[in-house]
Amino acid sequence: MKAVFRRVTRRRLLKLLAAVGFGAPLATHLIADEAGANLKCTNKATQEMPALILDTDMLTDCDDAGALAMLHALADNDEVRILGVVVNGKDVHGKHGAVVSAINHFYGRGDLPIGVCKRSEGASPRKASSFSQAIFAEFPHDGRADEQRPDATKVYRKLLSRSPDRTVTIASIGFLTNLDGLLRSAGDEFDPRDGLTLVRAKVKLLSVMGGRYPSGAEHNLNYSGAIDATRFVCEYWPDEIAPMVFSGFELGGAIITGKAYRHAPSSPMRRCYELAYDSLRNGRPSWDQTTVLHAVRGLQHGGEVYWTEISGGSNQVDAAGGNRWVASPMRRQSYLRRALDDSAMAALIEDLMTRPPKLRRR
Ligand SMILES: [Ca+2]
Repeated sequence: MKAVFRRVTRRRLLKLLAAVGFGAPLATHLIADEAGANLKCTNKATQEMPALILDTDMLTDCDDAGALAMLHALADNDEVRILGVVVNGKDVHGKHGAVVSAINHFYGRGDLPIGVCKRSEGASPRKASSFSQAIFAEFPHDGRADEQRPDATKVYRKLLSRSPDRTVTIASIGFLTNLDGLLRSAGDEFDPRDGLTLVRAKVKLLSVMGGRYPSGAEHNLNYSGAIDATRFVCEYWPDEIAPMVFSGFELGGAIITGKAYRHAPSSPMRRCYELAYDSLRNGRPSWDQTTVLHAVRGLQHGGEVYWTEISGGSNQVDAAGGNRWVASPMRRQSYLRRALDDSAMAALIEDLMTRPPKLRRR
């Protein structure tokens, strides 16, 4: 009875706020909120295996490679089904999509769809990948340069249109430019619905590596060329239906992994750690792995609590890309706080990152 009362009261409050002239962004949230009023961002232990799209920059840092490796290990463990990978940012070498392909091939999933950012110059960060040329030359992949790959927005729309309603999890471990493109997209050959409507129908969770909490500044959100996309996605993502969970710089920064690749056989990931920031010797923070692990396992797994969640608010992003957490009963964004000891989390992540591919063990 109390729950019913809360829902009714909330709806009336939302309608009242809409009636007194809140703008289109909030009205959008209000309308969608009624449909999603009973949704909760919950422990994955009670949910079905997620179907996941990874959105990675795979540019200068090797944690993207470690995160994709970990995702494959979780898929080998039947904890997640990988739908595809979209690559954000632009690699001046035009080969960072091939790094994704090489890692997918390593794990026996070379047929996964890969889309790359096709935004115009200035509408996306552009960098030189630390490792894309070496990986392209040294490891098996599909042979494509970025210019030969499909648009990430199209890949997103195709994968979403073919998925059952409210089943797709997105893990974003780079810039929010592809998600910006998805939200702004128009109906196409895959689905007549616009991007926002499609997201509302299909996505159940967006887990994002970005920002610092409760406030600060971080590369994924504030890098030149990414800020407009950051602000749009944080403002317009329909979190009332698909909760948006942030893993901040402070979480992954204290979880050092990668040195275990020194004792592992040759692989694209090992080479990435060798070439980026001398990480084979020093290890590297696990910013991106924390987000992927949350996207797949949620707040806890096997009786072990990884994180707690600060919810009931949203991430406000200023014109310089700095972020600040603002509590609000109207929004369903949240950010994670550490619950598990950093060294225990590092051991857990590194174990997953370095597991041999399941297909090759057979
Ligand atoms: Ca990244």
